[in-house]
Amino acid sequence: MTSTEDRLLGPEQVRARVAEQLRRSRERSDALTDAVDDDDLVRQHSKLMSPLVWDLAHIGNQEELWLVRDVGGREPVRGDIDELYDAFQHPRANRPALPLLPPAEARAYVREVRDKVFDVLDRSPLEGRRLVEQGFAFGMIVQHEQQHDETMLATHQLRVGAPVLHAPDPAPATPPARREVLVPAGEFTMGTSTEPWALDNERPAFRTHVDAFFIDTVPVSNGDYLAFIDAGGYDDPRWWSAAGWAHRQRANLAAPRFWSRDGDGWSRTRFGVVEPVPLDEPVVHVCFHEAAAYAAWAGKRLPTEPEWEKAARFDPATGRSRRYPWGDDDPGAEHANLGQRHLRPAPVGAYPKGESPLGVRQLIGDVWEWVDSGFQPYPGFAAFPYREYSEVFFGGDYKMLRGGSFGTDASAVRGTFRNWDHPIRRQIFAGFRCARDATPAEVR
Ligand code: AVJ
Ligand code: FE
Repeated sequence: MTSTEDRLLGPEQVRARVAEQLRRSRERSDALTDAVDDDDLVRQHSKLMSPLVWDLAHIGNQEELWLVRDVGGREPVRGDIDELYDAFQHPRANRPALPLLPPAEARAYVREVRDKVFDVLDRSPLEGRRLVEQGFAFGMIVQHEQQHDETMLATHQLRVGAPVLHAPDPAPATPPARREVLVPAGEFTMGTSTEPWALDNERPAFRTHVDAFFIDTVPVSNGDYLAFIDAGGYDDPRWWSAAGWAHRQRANLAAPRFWSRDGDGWSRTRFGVVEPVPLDEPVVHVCFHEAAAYAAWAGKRLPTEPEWEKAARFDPATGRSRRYPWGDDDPGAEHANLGQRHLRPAPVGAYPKGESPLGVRQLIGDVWEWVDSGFQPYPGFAAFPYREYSEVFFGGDYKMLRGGSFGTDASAVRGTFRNWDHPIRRQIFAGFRCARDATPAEVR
């Protein structure tokens, strides 16, 4: 068993890891922005999203603020554009009207910032300040870029036009024999105090009790979800919360986003490709309310955030919480569908080597999973290094999402990673799995 202490790296190892991760994230940002022409980069593909060229320069601006100016103590590269790329100054819908850097200037800007960052990485001592211990600030900026890359991938999915992104399909899969497993009652360790690049809302680790419950071994598939549609689930208020039903009526929901009727069946649009809805793939592009309504119709419910994390991390043999469902090793291609290696979730039952000790699959990767918890701080939370990453969102109109999607990079998800969005949002790569209470007879 590897303890987290064994994972602490020396300064040269940290530098090598940071350099590699910076290179990977920039390769992805470049691919997502080079795939389309300039007109496409500056245009708004959806009111929910920024123009791609805003994301690109915002990535560079955050990197400049934290790594060039704060960690490096250097002069600003561009002292005049911070306000344009401050997400709190301008809602996404208004960003196309801003005097943004045009594509060529945005590209030159992020390149200039990056060159300085490599110099800062070489020369800065990675100790003495919490911000730089184990390369934290660099890790935070790598994750920030990868998060915006996933946002840009969602913008690509909303974009209308011929396909411009390409990737091989994942392999076929066989679902496990058991549909659900019992997670025994008891305390487990949630969150982390040791994961070097964990963000503030994942900290600190704490013990929490979870009652016995059942959780599905795989996410809900398109085929499962179709049965809910065919049973009239969208037209039956019994399955919906009051807020969910109001939203279903207002937004006229009748199927997941990007689905359309095709004769007797359904097609979907996926990065510009129109194809029959694949029945064995996890459902994606549903909002929290649709997920909760499906679960109610199925006689189940969504897991809570502690339930999801216990199912993902708790090892009954040792009583400890793992970094990932499969153990403490960083994610590999055999564990999970991450990093946009595929442009779709893998079929339900994929990645048996990624399953948790209790036998739950695909908790990491494929689709973000809606869980029935709001965004609250853990006991002992302290904002770090800035309140605007997490703290200002606590208690807002959000539901949590766990585990990452096929579009999430391995550097930007962990067993402890917490994501959130409004419960009506469908542009993210989100699906869900079901849970249910265990009856006294079932826990024996
Ligand atoms: C944690 C994914 C909700 O994209 O709004 C990016 C991450 N914060 N820039 C988001 C983030 C600042 C955030 N999420
Ligand atoms: Fe950001």
